[in-house]
Amino acid sequence: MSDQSPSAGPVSAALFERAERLIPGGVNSPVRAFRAVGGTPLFIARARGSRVEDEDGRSYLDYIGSWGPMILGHGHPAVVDAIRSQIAQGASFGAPCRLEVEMAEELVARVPSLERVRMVNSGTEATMAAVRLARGATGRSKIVKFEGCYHGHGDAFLIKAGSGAATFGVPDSPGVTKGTAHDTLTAAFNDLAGVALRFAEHPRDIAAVIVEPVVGNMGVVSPRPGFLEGLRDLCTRDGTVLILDEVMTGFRVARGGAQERFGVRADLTTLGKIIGGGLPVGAYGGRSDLMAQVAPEGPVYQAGTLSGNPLAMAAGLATLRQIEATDGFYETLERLGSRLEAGVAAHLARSGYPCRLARVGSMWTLFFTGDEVRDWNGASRCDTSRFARFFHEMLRRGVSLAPSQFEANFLSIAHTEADIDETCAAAGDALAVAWA
Ligand code: HOZ
Repeated sequence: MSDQSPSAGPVSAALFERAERLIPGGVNSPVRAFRAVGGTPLFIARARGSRVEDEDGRSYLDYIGSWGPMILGHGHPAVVDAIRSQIAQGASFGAPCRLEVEMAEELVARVPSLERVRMVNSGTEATMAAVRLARGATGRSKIVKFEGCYHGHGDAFLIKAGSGAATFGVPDSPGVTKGTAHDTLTAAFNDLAGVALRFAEHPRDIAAVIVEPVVGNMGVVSPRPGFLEGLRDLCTRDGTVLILDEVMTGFRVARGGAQERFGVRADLTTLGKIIGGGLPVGAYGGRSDLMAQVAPEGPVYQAGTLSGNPLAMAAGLATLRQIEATDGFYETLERLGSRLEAGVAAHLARSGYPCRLARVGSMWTLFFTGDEVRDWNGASRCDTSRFARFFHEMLRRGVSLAPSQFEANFLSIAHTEADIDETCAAAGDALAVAWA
């Protein structure tokens, strides 16, 4: 497909050639490689506000937002200052520091189900640790995950996984042992009856149900009314730990994350992205009795050299506090999101192209299907070739989207109404070319 790609300029192309020699696929994370859309990825040199600039000096309106963390936009002064002043004090101590206590206090104050919390270094670490804790606390081995949901690259989650795993045809990755796969049960997102069946088949043997309360990793898919509440009931009845993976939705879809927006209480919650303000971070937390099982207080082992890293804590705290200090922060994001949705919908209504913009707050995906997407089965019916054409046409018009149909795009508070209008105009033109 690379012949259709106008994407990368000569400098990015040359860097990619060098990268491919030394780094698998030329990237340090598969979804960056453009394989789902063809062509050569852009190498980003710098970013500010709602825009990124590549190594060829081309500027783009950015909807990747580092895959979610950059809710304030790039280079927000509060975050830059916080990192700058912390680095003068030290980058890493391998010992407790004040900022991790402050971070724990900020997180617990925002998410009602979070009674205690442990910091880690990535969303993957958070989900792996949460599942280990659920298993340790219940003495059970199986987990339920949903087709097309992605919880990082831990072995237990690479079963019918979304994001890059689905895109590149490895939803069940080689290297995951049969034993691990055997302990991961799957169900369709939004299908409560399917989950109830898993409980009926494996009574009192399911340690945890893990779910993205709003899926971002098969494109944006909302929970249908009653789905999350139904999961809560099933878990409560069977003594199973409900893990809400809020790595993407935490502090994005509401101040208290998806659990606040949809009124559901997790036993354990996993976090990442926004709480690091663009630096590597993750966290898991929840019920006090469960968290008391974590070492050194309890027997469930989990550790990390850089966990609670002061730079990441400083950037994350600055981000959370800036959100708090901004009047109507989530209302502004909602307004920008609905402006985008209305602008794209107007083009679709005029043209009749079978596409649907799915959106929850500041997370959105333009699905290339006329049907509402409720699960992976629906997402997988999208016209991915036409999406690829659309993606490159957007890039040509200076708009950088997530390079796969099965990902979320992210708005930040730095996006302006003019940015949104520019994006909608570009989308109108790009859709027309995609269907020409
Ligand atoms: N969860 C993100 C993608 N859906 C992470 C980005 C990555 O995998 O590189």
